[in-house]
Amino acid sequence: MTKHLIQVINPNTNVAMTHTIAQAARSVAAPSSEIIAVCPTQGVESIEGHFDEAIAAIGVLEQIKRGKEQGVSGHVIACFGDPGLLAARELANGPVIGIAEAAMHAATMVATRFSIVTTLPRTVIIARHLLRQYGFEHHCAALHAIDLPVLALEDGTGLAQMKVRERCIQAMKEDNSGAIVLGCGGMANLARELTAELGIPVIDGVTAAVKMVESLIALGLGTSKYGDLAYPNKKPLSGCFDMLS
Ligand code: 2AL
Repeated sequence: MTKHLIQVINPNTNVAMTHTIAQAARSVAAPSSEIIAVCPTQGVESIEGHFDEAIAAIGVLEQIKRGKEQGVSGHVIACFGDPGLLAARELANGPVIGIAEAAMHAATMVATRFSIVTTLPRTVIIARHLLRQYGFEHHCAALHAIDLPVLALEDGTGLAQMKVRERCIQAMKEDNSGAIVLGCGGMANLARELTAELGIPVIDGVTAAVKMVESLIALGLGTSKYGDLAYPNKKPLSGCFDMLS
């Protein structure tokens, strides 16, 4: 069987989180898919604001270029801010899906309204921007923060995971939402158990994006190279950006 390589990019440089994301991606991947999980060689350890996202986007582009050279069929950007998504689509020929858009799309297909549970309050604002950009504002009942930084999910204490669980339960009751979207790549391993416990769909974008990329590949659909997502216009890239040329 020829395997399709699917590149799952953790845009932050944290190796433990890349492992969590890789495990979640492999848990749903089809036998015909091989997951290549990577993170940038340089960048930020966690992405919690616009500054972090700008740096992470460069790392995403570096990995998209590498993935293309390896012959991957599709890419997932596994950070809830979807950093560098449209730029990545310009570089790629296969499909590129961000985990925020994947989770939001999935949520609208299984519930009328959803709530988002993310990490820090400032990432709530970023998620709200994405809802507006993707046209899902009217589907989102409310956004919640566990008020812990992203890397608390990897500190081994289980505190962040406990707070995610509590917030999901609270969101379900307070917002009367039919589904919950988990707002961080580091929460990817929590969705299945929470779905069973809460009795409503709790959606992780990593697993959703892997299945969506697989579907697009199976349909023979790649990123359009007509219009704004055409390959970037050729021009010299100076300094450290030479790696992208
Ligand atoms: C994220 C995420 O998914 N990974 C990361 O480093 N920051 N976003 C978030 N809202 O917590």
